[in-house]
Amino acid sequence: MALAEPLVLYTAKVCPYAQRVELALAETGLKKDVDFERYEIDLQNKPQWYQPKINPASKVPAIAYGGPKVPGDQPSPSSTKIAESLVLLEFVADLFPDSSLLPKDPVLRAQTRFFIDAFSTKFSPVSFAFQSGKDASGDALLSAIEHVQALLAPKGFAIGDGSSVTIADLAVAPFFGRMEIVLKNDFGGYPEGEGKKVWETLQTDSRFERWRKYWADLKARDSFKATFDEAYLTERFSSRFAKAREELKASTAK
Ligand SMILES: N[C@@H](CCC(=O)N[C@@H](CS)C(=O)NCC(=O)O)C(=O)O
Repeated sequence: MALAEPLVLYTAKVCPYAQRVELALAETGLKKDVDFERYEIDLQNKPQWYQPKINPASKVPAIAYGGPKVPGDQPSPSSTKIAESLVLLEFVADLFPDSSLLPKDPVLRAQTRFFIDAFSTKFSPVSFAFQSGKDASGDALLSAIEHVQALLAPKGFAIGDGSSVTIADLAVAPFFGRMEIVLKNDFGGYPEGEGKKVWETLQTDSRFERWRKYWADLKARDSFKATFDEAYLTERFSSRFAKAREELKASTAK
């Protein structure tokens, strides 16, 4: 499959929202540096032109689509700039209507969007609260995963008969990937040992059998392997969460 217009994806390896869009482009079979340009933004030191020329919200991911073929750091005013990961997932699906990333059937389309909405409202806030230590209850996180699990097709991927990957799967995979790193390394603002405990439950409790298989299927995809750098993320999270743990220890020692 080929693109009708030039496309530059502004992204950052660390960012789960950006990985959503990288996954979608990879699933279409487009090749980075051949069919589109992948431009890494250093979030700690963003280029001056990024906010005014690409995304007024100054976040990744963003896409510049159309206009003349220009390097990512010299964006053309005549390309269209589009931001927000969930909008971009649908945009990539719309560029490739035959890819099955967004099913054609109206009911399956609605279910795809509902799944993403449920993940965003039920899983994400609980997961962030747990990782930051604001709500150290692993039970809330496990319940949120059960909630998402209940929406999955009986086998395979999330939607319909589970035979095709859709944007529903691509919206959640980056967050499960980061959750796995955080829990199994016990990175977080919660008391020591809590992350590993939750990970152990997820790995062994029969309640989570369907989720385990689903997550294994997502991780095994070439698109996931090509866009997820476990060693890099482990290193980044290690320093970020060491700080949160120190703050927790300092506050409980008072
Ligand atoms: N709602 C946005 C969230 C994107 C987002 O928060 N991106 C973060 C990185 S993960 C970002 O670019 N933050 C700006 C910064 O760090 O300055 C989306 O879904 O695309």
